[in-house]
Amino acid sequence: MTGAECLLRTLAANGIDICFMNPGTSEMHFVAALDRVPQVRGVLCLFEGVCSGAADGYGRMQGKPAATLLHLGPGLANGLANLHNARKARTPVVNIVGEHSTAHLRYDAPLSADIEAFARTVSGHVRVVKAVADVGAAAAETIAAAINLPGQVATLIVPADLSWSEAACDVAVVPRPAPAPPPTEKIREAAGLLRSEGTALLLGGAATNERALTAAGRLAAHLGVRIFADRNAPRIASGRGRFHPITVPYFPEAALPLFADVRTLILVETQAPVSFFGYPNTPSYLLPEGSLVFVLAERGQDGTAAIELLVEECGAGRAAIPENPVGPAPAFDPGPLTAQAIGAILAARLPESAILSDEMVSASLAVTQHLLRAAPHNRLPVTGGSIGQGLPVALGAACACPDRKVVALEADGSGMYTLQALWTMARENLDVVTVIFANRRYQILDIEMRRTGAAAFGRAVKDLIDIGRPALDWVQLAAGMGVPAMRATTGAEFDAQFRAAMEERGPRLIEALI
Ligand SMILES: Cc1ncc(C[n+]2csc(CCOP(=O)(O)OP(=O)(O)O)c2C)c(N)n1
Repeated sequence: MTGAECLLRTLAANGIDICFMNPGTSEMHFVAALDRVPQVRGVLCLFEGVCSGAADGYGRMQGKPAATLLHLGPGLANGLANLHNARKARTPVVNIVGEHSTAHLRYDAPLSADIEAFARTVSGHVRVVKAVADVGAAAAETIAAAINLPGQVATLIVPADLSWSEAACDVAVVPRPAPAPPPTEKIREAAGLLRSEGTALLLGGAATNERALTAAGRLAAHLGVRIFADRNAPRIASGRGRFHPITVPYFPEAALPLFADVRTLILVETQAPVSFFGYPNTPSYLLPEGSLVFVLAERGQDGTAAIELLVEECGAGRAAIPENPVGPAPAFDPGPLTAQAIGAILAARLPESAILSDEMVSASLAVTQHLLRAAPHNRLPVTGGSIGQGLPVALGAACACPDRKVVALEADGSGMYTLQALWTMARENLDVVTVIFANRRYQILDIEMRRTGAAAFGRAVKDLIDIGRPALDWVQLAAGMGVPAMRATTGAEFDAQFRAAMEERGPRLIEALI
């Protein structure tokens, strides 16, 4: 078999059954091998940022890596921003990049680039295959690196000649590591800290799942301890009946008072909280001076088990988790459409187990508050602040969980970075409903601008954050990529359209003019 087939067979043997790809000439042998290894499904994406974001969404939902296949240095460079988000999410990704054939490299042909340098910025592991006999082992090594806890982007660079040459392939199956809880000593120490005034918990990483939240809720109920969660955790369990920790606010002015009386912060799979950006005269580090940080579980350890053990240690096993908002969502305004109204409608209409890709940017706070009343669901936030991940992550999540409804909640400006994801949703007939929050502005930058104190900004500034000239027509953009779309301008219209979209299957888009 060829080196390319050996690579694909190694992926398949390790349970990697999907590859989000955008190939070129140097990857043609990999493409050719897809017919011989049908266990791996090739999913074509029309921009590499869609491939990388989809692999992130897939990995976050499946807990195992997807592969990507990208074309040389420029293809990888196009995918970097969403690989950055995947890196922050600690999502395992097997990132395969083609390289020129070995003999061709010395000529500095037009597509030659320093692929390794690009790869290192986002990868925890980079391997360049040097000989065809090494392809299988290099692939296995890359998979092992990707699933190394807590998970990372691992890049395999494959020269074209090693793809097309005949390989004696030894397909290796890599053992899957399981996270271990921290030692008993740590649990006891944490329990001791919880007995003193001013101790709080901060959850991140994988410890925002339902089990972890339930255990944390018991600690809150039993000891009155405050529970915080990272706003950029990769996958958050939310909805009715679930315990809702305090999400660390985006702006430091809102976050600092929340931590003001914390003397010790117990960290579970995360780091001490910092603000998103640095501002003049505002601290970036959100904990008060002199406060202590105690790491209960490192990233890659089993933080969920750690909190459950802590519950036992504190005798909180029977505590009922604090009441969350219950009952039906408040009535929404059927008049002019707002983020609040969309939130109320989502809360009433979301089906059980929906997956929400959250790139709502300035609308996120208003909507996520309503989601506490929605049927239990998972929310996938932007982990690394790099916009343009919402639609690709929704695409990947839909491939990972074909039986669950996926809803992409997408700000219009961010949506424009990777809107090609809609085409792949149509082509693969994925059950994704995209809601575009069309405020026709870069609203968050308007808010940030006002925070600088420049209250009366001039025309040049207003113009630069206005994306309504010309107005984007998302109904036509979606229709042009094969996704049926509608526009809603009132609460009543949005409610009718969203309800219909929840009852049907397949990709849909609603442009919500807010
Ligand atoms: C890759 C990348 N480029 C630029 C930015 C800076 N940025 C942050 S938010 C934003 C605009 C957001 O506009 P939109 O998505 O329409 O959301 P809104 O603020 O209107 O809610 C920009 C350009 C970023 N975070 N990431």
